[in-house]
Amino acid sequence: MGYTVAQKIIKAHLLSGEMRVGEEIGLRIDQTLTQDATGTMAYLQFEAMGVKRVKTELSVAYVDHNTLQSGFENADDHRYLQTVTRKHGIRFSRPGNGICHQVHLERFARPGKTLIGSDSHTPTAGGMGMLGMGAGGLDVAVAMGGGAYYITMPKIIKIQLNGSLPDYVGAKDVILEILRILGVKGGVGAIIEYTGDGVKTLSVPQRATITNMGAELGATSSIFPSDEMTLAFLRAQNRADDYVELSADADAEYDEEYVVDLSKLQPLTACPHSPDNVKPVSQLTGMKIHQVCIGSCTNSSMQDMLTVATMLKGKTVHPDVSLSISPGSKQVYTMLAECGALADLINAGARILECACGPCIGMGFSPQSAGVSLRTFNRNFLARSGTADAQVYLVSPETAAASALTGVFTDPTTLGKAPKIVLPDRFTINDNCIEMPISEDLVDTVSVERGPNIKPIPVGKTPCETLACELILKVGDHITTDHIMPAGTKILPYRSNVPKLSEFCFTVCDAEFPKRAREKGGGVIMGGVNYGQGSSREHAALVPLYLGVQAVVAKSFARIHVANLINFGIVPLTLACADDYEKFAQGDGLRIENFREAVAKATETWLINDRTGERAKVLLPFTKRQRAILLAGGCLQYTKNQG
Ligand code: MIC
Ligand code: SF4
Repeated sequence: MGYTVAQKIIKAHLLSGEMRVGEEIGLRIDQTLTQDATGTMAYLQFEAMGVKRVKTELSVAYVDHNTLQSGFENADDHRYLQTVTRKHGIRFSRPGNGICHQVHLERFARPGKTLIGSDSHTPTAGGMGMLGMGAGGLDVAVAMGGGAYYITMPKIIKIQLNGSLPDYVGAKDVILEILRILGVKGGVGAIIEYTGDGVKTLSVPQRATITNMGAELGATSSIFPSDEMTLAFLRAQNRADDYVELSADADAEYDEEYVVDLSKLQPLTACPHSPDNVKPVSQLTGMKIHQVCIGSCTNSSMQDMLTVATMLKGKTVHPDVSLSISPGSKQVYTMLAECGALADLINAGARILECACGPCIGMGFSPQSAGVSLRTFNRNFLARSGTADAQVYLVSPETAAASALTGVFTDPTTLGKAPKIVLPDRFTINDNCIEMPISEDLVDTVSVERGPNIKPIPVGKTPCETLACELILKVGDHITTDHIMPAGTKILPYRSNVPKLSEFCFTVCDAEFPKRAREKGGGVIMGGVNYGQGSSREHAALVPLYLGVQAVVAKSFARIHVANLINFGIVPLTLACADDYEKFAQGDGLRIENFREAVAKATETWLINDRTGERAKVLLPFTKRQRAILLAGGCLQYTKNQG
């Protein structure tokens, strides 16, 4: 039997386990990336491991999330990142150089290699035929130290793309269509692999838009083959030497298959508050809008920006609309300036923001009260924009630009023939804002600068003999990490200050939660399906740990989050029967006899409701490695114990 692209990369990087779907495998990691909002924790943990220099082929630290410096905190963290990376052999991409996934695609991603990043959208590199996966910061730290990255061997979902996109229909519409079909947990436990004639018609940045939002499917990764288009992109980046051809064998087998005819697609939008709440733009035509934001790691390439600039050229943004544009990288920004497109954007009335995540993570540009905001981003979770009652719709750059001009939801295909976008053969290359680490013999001359915002990381505990505590929070289905540990301008600066961060934990769902958790001395949280979807932020585990959370019970968990819980010694318990969720109410006393033993043996056990006497079977399907981590009180202690 032949192999798919993803299977070939996995096979070439397999360190442990067998490539049988559902089994735990350990992978050798060639490259890592971090961003600033998760990076401080990752490097604090890397330092705690005592490894002197990274052991990967390439590791890069980006500063792109916390760039709004309204106090000393973010600037201090940037300084820490700059000095710690210098010392340990990691490249440092300065603030202003761009969004991690966009810059990585341009300058470092390589077909056939593996990449993990402390950011859930790391699969963006799949647009280049690279196996990119989002991970918690601790897992990235371990990989930087030369350790394996463990995943469950995924099934492979084939998506065959036929035909080519009609005018004004973008790559964003392709992934929105797939989200419509599969939903936000349709990719859980899977790698999404793209094949078919339609692939040839999509450029690397278009492919990267599609693989980027595979994160919203819950997928482990998404990947395209590496072909002529890949070579063209690498050549334009002066990196033709990084090219290798990569395609699936003709007799490769897939676990599920779908066909998407690109030529039949229409502009789509994900309605509030979930990326899979997809409708055709034509159904919303005429609806009044207040804000448009163009950018983010999903849609900030030169191709996207030129499309928008061409559509806005010589026109004026509607007076009732505020339009922000964040180019994805310094390279994109520079080229927009060089070709004059930047002037077209400015002249049309766009508000140009720096090359960073910006509004995507609620770093400024929050919409007005109950405002309708059209964003080319990848997530529209409740309150993520910073305005609790805002209505965020995810759209393509084409729909965003068309609507920014009219002030109402506008289907761009009604505009007639789309202008042809011609990208230059050679991009403007200047890596002057990517700082190289200091050579090994000079390492002792570097001192790592730590600002007062950097507080110690909470340490996990080994599970107690009998779990006996209160159900301190009960939440519903599809709880995102933005619910658990919200972001935004006020909160993000405390990503390296867990005690302060804990004041905001779960406040999107329940303003009293942090206070209650502290008063009760911790307890258990209960959730529904897909608990912890979204971001890779390990703070969604670290902060509950700090607040004394010992276990989370849910109908099912999202991949990265469950790994983060285990890494910090919080025991994830899966309800064997989803209906048993109804047997528990917030405030109930809970008990699991012989809890520690159940963790040690990974045996199913009973969760008892002390108030009603009812019980529910819970599953603990941990691998040998995961059991050892939980018993050690978390991955850091486990790694230290291993020497
Ligand atoms: C996001 O898009 O939610 C983030 C912010 O990039 C996160 C990382 C974080 O929370 O710092 C992600 O996607 O992993
Ligand atoms: Fe940044 Fe938004 Fe991309 Fe997350 S999704 S990395 S916040 S641009």
